[in-house]
Amino acid sequence: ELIEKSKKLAAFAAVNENVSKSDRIIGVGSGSTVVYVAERLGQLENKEKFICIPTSFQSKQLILDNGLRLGNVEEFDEIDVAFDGADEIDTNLNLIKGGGAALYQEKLVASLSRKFVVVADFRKQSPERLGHFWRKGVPIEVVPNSYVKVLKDLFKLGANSATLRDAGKAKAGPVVTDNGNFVIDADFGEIPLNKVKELDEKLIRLVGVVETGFFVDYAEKAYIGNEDGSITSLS
Ligand code: DER
Repeated sequence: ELIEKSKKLAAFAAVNENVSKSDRIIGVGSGSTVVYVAERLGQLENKEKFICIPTSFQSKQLILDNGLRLGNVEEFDEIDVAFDGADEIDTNLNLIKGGGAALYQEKLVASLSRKFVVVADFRKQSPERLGHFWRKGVPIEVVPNSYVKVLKDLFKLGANSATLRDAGKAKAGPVVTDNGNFVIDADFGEIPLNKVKELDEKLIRLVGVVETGFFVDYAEKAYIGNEDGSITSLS
């Protein structure tokens, strides 16, 4: 339906416009929008030359399912271009990620990428008028045995709420990321966009925090599929 269509439009446009003849090492993100990125990459006539770096087990499956060559992040100190989704994209191209509990590996790949391109449907763009992220929560990946301490730290830092992400029906107990970590969802209310970096730096310094879902100054471009079938491209 509309949302899926807009994801596909954004993903295909992003791949068509950002994979150049010389690009070989390609980062593949996680989530439901990058499904279409992998599909498009698999359709390109020179797909054999690509080595695709995954950001999760799901991402690995996308690479293999589309007949693309799987590479390891340990093999490359630079990725030509990476594509990933986001939970929210603000007017400065800062992101909230982590909805899929893959944020550490996603950030690792993004940090190695010369070009980081975000693809999303229309639900993900922060309304310009707000001046803060529309979503009030940020996912934080933590070392499992630190979660009680980090929860307390987050409340001391002013969080309105902080909860360990539960796996629900998928398994008894908390969500465990593909890197063996837990995820805490912390709500700091309306953070003005010019305060996100400051908060992120405090969060990242907490002992036990692996990475946060704030991707500040990572994305170079974003492709957002709109309800009317048009595409908004931000850079
Ligand atoms: O976990 C993440 O950051 C993913 O990129 C994810 O949140 C994007 O979600 P979607 O593409 O399924 O909307």
